[in-house]
Amino acid sequence: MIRTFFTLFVGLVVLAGACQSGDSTPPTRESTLPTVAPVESVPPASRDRQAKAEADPTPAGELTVEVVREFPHDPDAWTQGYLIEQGRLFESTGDWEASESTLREIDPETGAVLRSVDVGEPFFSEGIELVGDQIYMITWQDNTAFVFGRESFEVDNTFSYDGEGWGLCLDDHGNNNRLVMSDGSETLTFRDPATFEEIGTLQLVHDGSFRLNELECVDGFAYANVWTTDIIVRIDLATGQIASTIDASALKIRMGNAGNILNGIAYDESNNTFLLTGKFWPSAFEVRFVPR
Ligand SMILES: [Ca+2]
Repeated sequence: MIRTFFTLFVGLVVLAGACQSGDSTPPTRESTLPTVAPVESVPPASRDRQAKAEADPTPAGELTVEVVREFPHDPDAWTQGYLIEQGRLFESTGDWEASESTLREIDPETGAVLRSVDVGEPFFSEGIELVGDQIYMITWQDNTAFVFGRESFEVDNTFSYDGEGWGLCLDDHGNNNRLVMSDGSETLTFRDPATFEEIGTLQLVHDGSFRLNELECVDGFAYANVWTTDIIVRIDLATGQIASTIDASALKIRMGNAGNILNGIAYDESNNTFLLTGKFWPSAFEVRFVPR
């Protein structure tokens, strides 16, 4: 019934022609005189920012993955978008088949699909991101972004855009409040979450060719799966420079012949770890990014 209602809604849309750095200087040892306890002099908000800055989850340079745990993942899920917020894991899957493009909530411990809504033909679902209490979902070549209620899993709104949609994340670092969207090229597009209008672009600074796919925004950087590789790049959203390159091939090796390509990045702020998986992978992994 939900799928039927959703398909009807989508049909109507088509018919309508739519389609941190609290830089509290640590106490120095320049003097042997007793000092006032510095932590008490830092306002609470600054302490929060300092704690977050110190919790920067990823060093610069050439990195690999350190597996914290492995847990089940639906081997029929062609993973497109992946996000975790306050212990709740959400995933989007994509394909042209009516039942293959979905938005789902996943138990982050067992990997069980807690609920799922079909997006339906002709839409090929791609990346997702949480904006407030809504989940934005872009589509591959359908020029349509859906806005789902996080709790209802029903479509509250839609936006139209030009070009392809691959990955999506929200950059709220500093004073930023902008969606970051990939389209399979080396150019990222910034969009206003309120209107989905383009407000800027960023060109990856890189020798060679990368096709940027699923995204995750953390502290002014975008982590991006590189299509057809086991590589994740960490992109400075202020400059377009690649700050870190993460070789996650160890995970694909653990999958053996099961599954397809690495895709899906979710930053778990509560644990300062990342959840990674892949298309049709029978497992997902909680990892840290560590020097090679
Ligand atoms: Ca993500």
